[in-house]
Amino acid sequence: MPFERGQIGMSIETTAEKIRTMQIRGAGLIARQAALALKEFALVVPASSIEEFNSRMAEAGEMLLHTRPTAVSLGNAVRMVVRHKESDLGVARAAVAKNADEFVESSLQAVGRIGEIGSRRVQSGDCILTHCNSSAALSVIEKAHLEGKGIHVIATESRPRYQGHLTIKRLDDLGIDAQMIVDSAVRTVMNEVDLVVVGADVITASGSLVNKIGTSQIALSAHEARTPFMVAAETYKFSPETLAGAPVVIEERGPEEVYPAYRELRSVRIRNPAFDVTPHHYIDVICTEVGAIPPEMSYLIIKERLGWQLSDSL
Ligand code: RUB
Repeated sequence: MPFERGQIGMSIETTAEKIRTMQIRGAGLIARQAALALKEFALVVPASSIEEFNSRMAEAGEMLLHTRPTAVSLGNAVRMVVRHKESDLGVARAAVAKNADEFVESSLQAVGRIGEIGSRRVQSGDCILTHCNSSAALSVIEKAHLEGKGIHVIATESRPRYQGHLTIKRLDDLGIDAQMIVDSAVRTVMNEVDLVVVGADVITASGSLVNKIGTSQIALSAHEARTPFMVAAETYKFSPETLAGAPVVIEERGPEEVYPAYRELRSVRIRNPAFDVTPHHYIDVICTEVGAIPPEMSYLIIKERLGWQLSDSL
C-alpha cells in the first residue's frame, strides 16, 4: 500500500515542501537537497524486503519530482541516487546513501570546475550581465573576480521572486563592483555588456536552454547587440527525456507572487510562468564541468555523460 501524506518520512516531506515553497531553490541546490533527503529516508524507511524498499524509494522520488516540474536536475538526481543492484536490504540502504553522498560531492565539484572553465572566457575589465540567482553562473563570476580580472557585473532583480537580491548580496559580500537593474532595463544596458552569463534549469538534447523567465528576452537582446551569451550548467541539468522530443514542462506559479490583490480582479487573470525557453542559436557556449561545448553538442553530454541512448527514449 502506498504511503499516505505524513508517513513517507519527515526528511522527504519537509524537503519537498521547502522546494515547493522555494525555501530551497536553484536547480543545483534542489538536486543536492533531494539527494540528501533520499539518503536519510533510505537509511530509516521500514521495509521487510528489497522489493518493498525499492518501491518506497520510488514513491519518495516521485514526491520530490513533483515539487518543481521544470527542474530536470531533480529527475537526474533521483535516478542517480535510487539506482542500485543490491539484493540485500542493508547493503541496498548503504548503496543509496553512498550514491547520494557521491552525487552531492560531484555536484559541488562541478560548480567549482564550471567556474574555472567559464572564467577562461572572461576578459580583464569585462562587464558581465547575469539573471536570477545561479550558483553555476556566480561560480564563473567569482572565479574571474578572484583571478583579478577587474570585472563589473550587472544583475537583474528577477521579478516576481527577486532572486536578483540574493545575487547582489553575494556580489557585495565578495566585494565585486556591481549594479542591479529592473528586468526591463536589460536592452538599455546591453551595449555596456561584454558577456552574458546565466545558469540553467534544463538543457535540451538540441541545446536549447530553459531558465528563469526573462532569460530568452536577454538572449534576444544580446544577439541583437552581438554580445556573447554563456550558459553555466552542470551535466545533470541536461534532459535525457528531450532526446525523444518530450516537451519541457514550464512551471506556472501562483498569481499572488505577481499581484497579491489578484482575488479582487473580475475579468483579469494573472499569469506567472516561472521559466522560458531560449533557442540554441542564441547561445554561444555552454560551460559544463566536463568542458565548454557549443549547444549543438548537448546530445553528446546526454549520451556519454548521462549514459542515455536514442533507444532508451523509444
Ligand atoms: C532559478 C534559476 C537558475 C537555475 C540555475 O530559478 O532559474 O538560473 O536554477 O541555478 P528558481 P543553479 O529561483 O525558480 O529556482 O546554477 O544555482 O543551479
